[in-house]
Amino acid sequence: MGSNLGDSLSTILLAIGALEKLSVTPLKSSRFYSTKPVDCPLGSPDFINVAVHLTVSSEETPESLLIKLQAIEKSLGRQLKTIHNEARSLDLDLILFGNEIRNSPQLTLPHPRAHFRAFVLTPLADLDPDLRLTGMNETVRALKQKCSDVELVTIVSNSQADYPKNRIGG
Ligand code: PH2
Ligand code: MG
Ligand code: MG
Repeated sequence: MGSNLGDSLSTILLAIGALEKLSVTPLKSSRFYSTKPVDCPLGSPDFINVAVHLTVSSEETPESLLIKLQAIEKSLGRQLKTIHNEARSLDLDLILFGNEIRNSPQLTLPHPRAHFRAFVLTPLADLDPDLRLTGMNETVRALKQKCSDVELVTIVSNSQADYPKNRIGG
C-alpha cells in the first residue's frame, strides 16, 4: 500500500486496521518506508509504503478482495484520479494472491510492475525474503538487490513505525 497525500501515516494505520478485519489470521505487516515517487508527476510528495500479508477466507477471490480494497481506499479519502499517478491518500494494490494469475482489464496478477520496484520489493522482503512472485525464478530478496532505485527507500523512524500491531514476518 502507498500514500502520498494528507496524513499518510494515519491513513496507512487505518488501512491496516481495516485489512486486519479481512484476514482470518493475524495480519503481518512490513516495516514502514518513506519512498521517493516513481513515475509520478514532477514535484509529487514522498510516499509511505508498507506491505501486508493477509490470509483470506476460502470464499475470497482476487476479484472479491479487489472490490473490498477499493472500498477501503474510498473510505479513506481516495478520489477519482485526473492525472496519471497523481498524489493519493491511499493506494491498495494486490501484489500476489496465492498462485493466482490474472490478465483482465481490472486486475493483473502478480502485479505487473512489482518485480522491479524497490518501493514494493523492500517491504515485501520484510514479510518473506524467499518469496517468489508467481512465474518468477528469483526471490524478492534477489529482485530487490537488482533494483537501481533501492537507495530511494528508507525506513521510517521506529517511533513512527511502532504501530502496536506492526510485526515482521509473524
Ligand atoms: N505508486 C505508484 C507510482 N509510484 N512511487 C512510490 N514511491 N510509491 C508508490 O506506492 C507508488 C509510486 C502507482 O500506484
Ligand atoms: Mg499502485
Ligand atoms: Mg492501485
